[in-house]
Amino acid sequence: MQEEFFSALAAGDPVKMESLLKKRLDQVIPAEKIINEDLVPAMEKVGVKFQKNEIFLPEVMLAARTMQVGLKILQPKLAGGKREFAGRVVIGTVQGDYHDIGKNLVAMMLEGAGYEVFDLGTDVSPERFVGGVRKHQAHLLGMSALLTTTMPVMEQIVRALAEAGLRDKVKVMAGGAPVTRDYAGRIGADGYAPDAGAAVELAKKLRRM
Ligand code: B1M
Repeated sequence: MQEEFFSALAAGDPVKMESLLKKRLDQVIPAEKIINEDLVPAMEKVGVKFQKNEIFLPEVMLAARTMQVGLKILQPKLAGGKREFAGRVVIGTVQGDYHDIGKNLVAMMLEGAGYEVFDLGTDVSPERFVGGVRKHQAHLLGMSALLTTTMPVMEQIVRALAEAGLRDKVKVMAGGAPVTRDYAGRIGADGYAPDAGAAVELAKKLRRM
């Protein structure tokens, strides 16, 4: 099945994506399991092929668009029922970085867990993160980076929060494929999560602190 999801992504075929998802949902497979075991590994394979120059940027863009279609279909299944308000989160992909699939997934899962999420989008400067935290009186700030070249912006965001006098008002979570727990600790973030499910657990833990 994972191979079929990869084919749908590689072909940039939203219709095939929709029918594959329908099959999975008809089998009563939970949306989270479909994301973790079908969609994310299929997208990882796209990344590997891209790295090996077996597919090129336009195909990756089509794959990304098809992935977003799939996530939109699964989103209502993730939210499932009314949840208690858990806190306000400002989230974004850091400046210079346009990757948003993982960040969107984290935002969706947080919403499903009862968080009010303010998504600042991609290419978000430290100043905009600070403005977002202030405007929405956020309890948590989530920063995502997919490029090794944009990871350092995370440290600038932590510093900008301190300079704005907001560092003790908000817990900072870091994530994205090249980010590690060690890196997040070194730049002064409060926590790191390797995937969207872990981000929800981290958010809960940080809210208790
Ligand atoms: Co690009 N890209 N890309 N790309 N892209 C990568 C990241 C890359 C690893 C591909 C490769 O070479 N194998 C490589 C980065 C190399 C590096 O820096 N080490 C790369 C590159 C080089 C580039 C360009 C520079 C290519 C070029 O122009 N020559 C360019 C940069 C553009 C820019 O941002 N300035 C570029 C462009 C693009 C597209 C626009 C075509 C497209 C993005 C479309 C979009 O996002 N709307 C794209 C894509 C799709 C990818 C790959 C193939 C897939 C990323 C993805 O969506 N994964 C990627 C290869 C890969 O990652 N294997 C690649 C699925 C997603 C669910 O996973 O985002 O990791 P991920 O999110 C996970 C976790 O990381 C975590 O939870 C998520 C869910 O489990 N997580 C968090 C993420 N954020 C979190 C935040 C948290 C907590 C957890 O707390 C707040």
